[in-house]
Amino acid sequence: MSHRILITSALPYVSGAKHLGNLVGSLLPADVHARFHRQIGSEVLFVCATDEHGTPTELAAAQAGLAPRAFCDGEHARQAAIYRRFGLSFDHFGRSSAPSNHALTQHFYRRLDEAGLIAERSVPQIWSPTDNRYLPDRYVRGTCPHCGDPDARGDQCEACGTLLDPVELIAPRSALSGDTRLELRESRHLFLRQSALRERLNDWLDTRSGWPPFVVSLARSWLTADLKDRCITRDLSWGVPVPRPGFEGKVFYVWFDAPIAYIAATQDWAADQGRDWRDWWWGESAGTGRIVQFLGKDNVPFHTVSFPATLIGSGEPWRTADVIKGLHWLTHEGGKFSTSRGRGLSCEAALDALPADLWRWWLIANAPEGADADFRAERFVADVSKDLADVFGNLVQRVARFAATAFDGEVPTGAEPGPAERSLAAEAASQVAAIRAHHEAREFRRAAAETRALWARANAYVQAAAPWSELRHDRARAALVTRVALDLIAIGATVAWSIVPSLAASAISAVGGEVAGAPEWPGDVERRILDDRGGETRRVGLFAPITKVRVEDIGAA
Ligand code: B3M
Ligand code: ZN
Repeated sequence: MSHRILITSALPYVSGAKHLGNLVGSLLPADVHARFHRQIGSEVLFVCATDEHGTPTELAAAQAGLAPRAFCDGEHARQAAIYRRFGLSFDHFGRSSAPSNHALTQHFYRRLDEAGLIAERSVPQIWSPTDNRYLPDRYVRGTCPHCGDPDARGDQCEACGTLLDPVELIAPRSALSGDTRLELRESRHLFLRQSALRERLNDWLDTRSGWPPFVVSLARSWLTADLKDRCITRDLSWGVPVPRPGFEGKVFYVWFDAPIAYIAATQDWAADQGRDWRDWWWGESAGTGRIVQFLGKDNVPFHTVSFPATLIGSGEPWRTADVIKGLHWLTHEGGKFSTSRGRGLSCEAALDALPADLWRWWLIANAPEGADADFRAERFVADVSKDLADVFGNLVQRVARFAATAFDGEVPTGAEPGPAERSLAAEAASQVAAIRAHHEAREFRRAAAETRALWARANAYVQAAAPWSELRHDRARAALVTRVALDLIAIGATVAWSIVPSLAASAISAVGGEVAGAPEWPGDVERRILDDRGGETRRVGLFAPITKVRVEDIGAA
């Protein structure tokens, strides 16, 4: 069904290298969904932003010798460039540090406070006299009381996996300065009383549908009697200031303001376009519009508990997500992607090695939807060579070249379709319908698998009908087969456009079509294959072969 749809992708942290796991965990599937919806005529708004606040950003900026704002300016631009190269079609790629997000975050805080959903409590915090600041848990290091590892973090020992409290560490020190004169000080903080909203959140969840089952179970597992209130402020200077007496010098917790940036990004886009952001986020104004959010499984609690708690708790008619499409993780050769430890390709290295569409295809065809998926260089090479070079690329190239030489690039009306064309047309129609249904259901692996099957079906038809051997004794039949093949390629490319936009566009233009913006989803596929539009000729162009990929090409993997 086409309609107004707001699509969001989890907001990538502004600092740190981005790898293929980040891409497939939310950005890429969100992009494919946005593109698909544009093809079926939905009114799409696709927003994202960099997630800029918090301690890691503050520290990364300090390490780079920059003020946080200047550091974020550079990192935001760098990430925007990567995503552009990957073909991510954001309508707006904003920043959580935007003034609109500061204003909205403070607005939500005030509403929640008025509703009695904010509690002020004292929290013991580690203070470092040398650093002259409170240290977040993971910036306290020391010896693990469980396994004796000398470099355990205050939140968790990475050696034995035990979750820790910084006060449990033996001989604690600051990870920043090595300061060992750490003190425990009481600091005042604000808590969002999620526990008071538990019933309403569960009721809200009851009204949602179309979510991956694991996301619903994760959400339910949080919304139990154990649901804790969440501390939404931090002793930091980089972030959204807390507008409350006694909270000077504190900011909101990054996870409080980051999801609000989805709304802020919509507001900024709407202001640019002369539109009203309420048409996406506000009660009746949003009508039958839908909000679909894409995110990795570690982000599920923030999107199914804290963010809806903020929206619902405000007492205002904010729209909440209709669907949360959570994804599992992509692992790299059996382990965790970690660009800092040199495990797995960074987005930049991937783009330098190969065209974006090769990555897009493989990542979507292997999206970690039902479970984690594993990236292996050998498999990647084998899969893209087979699907894109051997099946799709070869088909387009062979047919376009044949049409160019046999018919001078202008394929005339041919013979009447026979039984081979009729069964082909019926099958292709049902395959296209299946691909559409998978995209509508956000089942990306299935959509890619069915797309591949459609290409294979087209290939088999051309192989069996062999227009090149018909040419001499039955030119009309050769013309028919060529014309059908060209139409089939156009259809096969159009339905693949959301996944491989550049490749699809060049295939469509090679078979005489034009692509400006999103190519419309193919209508009556059966008729399009069977009906020869009398006397019409197709002007065919060239299609550059897709070179086979070798493992050496992605050596860095
Ligand atoms: N930046 C975490 C992540 O990149 C976080 C997402 C925010 S979504 C509002 O996984
Ligand atoms: Zn340990």
